[in-house]
Amino acid sequence: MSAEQALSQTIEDMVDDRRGILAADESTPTIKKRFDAINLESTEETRRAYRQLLLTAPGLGEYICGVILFEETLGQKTDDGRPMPEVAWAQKIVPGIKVDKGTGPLEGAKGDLITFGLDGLGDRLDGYRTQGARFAKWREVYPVTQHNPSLPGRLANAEMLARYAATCQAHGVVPIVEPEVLMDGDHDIDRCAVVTEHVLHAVFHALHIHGVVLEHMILKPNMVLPGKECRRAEPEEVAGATLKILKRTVPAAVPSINFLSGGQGPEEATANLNAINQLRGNAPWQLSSSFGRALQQPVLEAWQGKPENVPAAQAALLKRARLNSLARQGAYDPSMEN
Ligand code: 5MM
Repeated sequence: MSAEQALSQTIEDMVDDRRGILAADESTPTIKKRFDAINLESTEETRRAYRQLLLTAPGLGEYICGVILFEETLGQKTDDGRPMPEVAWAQKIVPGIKVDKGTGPLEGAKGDLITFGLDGLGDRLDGYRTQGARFAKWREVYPVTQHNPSLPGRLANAEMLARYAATCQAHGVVPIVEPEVLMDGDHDIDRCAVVTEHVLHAVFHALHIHGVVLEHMILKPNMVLPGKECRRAEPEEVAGATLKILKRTVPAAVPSINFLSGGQGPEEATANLNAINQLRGNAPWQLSSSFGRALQQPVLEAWQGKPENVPAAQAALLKRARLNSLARQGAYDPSMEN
């Protein structure tokens, strides 16, 4: 199969009008934080047990089309000796891999961050492909202040996303392009809208310059929201602001937009996704999810690291995945939570 055929096939297997992506690619420090919250030690074995719980949830493939894995998980096996990517695909969930190496300060642009990991990416992608990964994910992170993200910050971050995406496509791997405008801070929803518009313009300009085929990528943006220390916005307000910015910046050739949850609570993220789909009008893309915390928080709480809690934890995952599937069809109602 040529790289182009592989890209088309992966998009076909991942984009439909019902399902979303499960982001389970927490790096070792992040999963440690999640496990600390349930008083569980983070070891290779507890991480394996947890990711096995997620991928073997019966019927998950009804609601989830793809799973983003961390490098360690890609090489791990379930209790019965099957590689994790194979277990995901047995449910028609396409396995993918986070390929960035985290963020650090962007020198010369005070307050902005930049993501590392481009060196040797092509070779790494070839290795990940042989392990079963068919798509990749790279996240650039944009803290919001009165002065950030700066113009050099936006340009540098966009350049990284574009070079990553072009490399992925050359190696037959669908890139998920994730520019995340953070919710941290007391900025209002209008400030988030302005920043998100600037960020997405820069990203799509860079993707064009680097020859990225828009039909063969997925965008994973933030919703347009007020900062965490600002007043809460109703789902209709979030949906209106988010759709306005996306329609101004994202070409119709992009097949699917899968939002990150970014620190929203599980029910809040579902309600916002639902409102976005109810108000979508003539939006040309699929509008779905790629939630991490908003899908997994109830799962971790139910699991507590105990084997006897696995069925309850899987039920919690299936519940959220099902409700998000309804939300991405605009058919969710908060009364369904009970
Ligand atoms: C699941 O978390 C992902 C990995 O984060 P770290 O590299 O910081 O460990 C993260 O990239 C995630 O995929 C996105 O931020 C979306 O997750 P949320 O929780 O915001 O929906």
